[in-house]
Amino acid sequence: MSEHNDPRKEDDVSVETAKPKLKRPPLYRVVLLNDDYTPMDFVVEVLQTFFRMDRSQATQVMLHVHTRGKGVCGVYSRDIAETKVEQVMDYARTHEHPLMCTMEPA
Ligand code: TYC
Repeated sequence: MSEHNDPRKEDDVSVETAKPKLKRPPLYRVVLLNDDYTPMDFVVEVLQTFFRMDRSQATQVMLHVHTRGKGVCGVYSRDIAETKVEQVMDYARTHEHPLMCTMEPA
C-alpha cells in the first residue's frame, strides 16, 4: 500500500492557493528640462527623432518646456526610459548643446 492511501497516515499537508504575483512594471516619465542655450529647432528634432512626435506635437512640447521649465516626452518601462534618456543626452552632447533629459517615477 502506498503512503498516499495508508489510513494510518494523516493527510496533514495543507495547500493554499498562492496569490498571483504578477505586478505591472513600474512606469517612468522621461522629462526634458529647459535651458537658455539649446536651440528650439534642435529640441523639436530630438522630440521627433526619439519620441516619435510629429512636428506640431514636438513644437508644442518644446514650447511647454521653454515656458514652464520642464515637460514630459513620454512614459515608459524602466529600461526603455533609461535608453531614451541616454540617447537624448548622447545626441545633445554630440552637438554640444547643454540639453538635459531625466526620468522620474510616473
Ligand atoms: N530655452 C531654449 C531657447 O530659448 C529652448 C529650449 C526648449 C531649450 C526646451 C531646452 O528642453 C528645452 N533657445
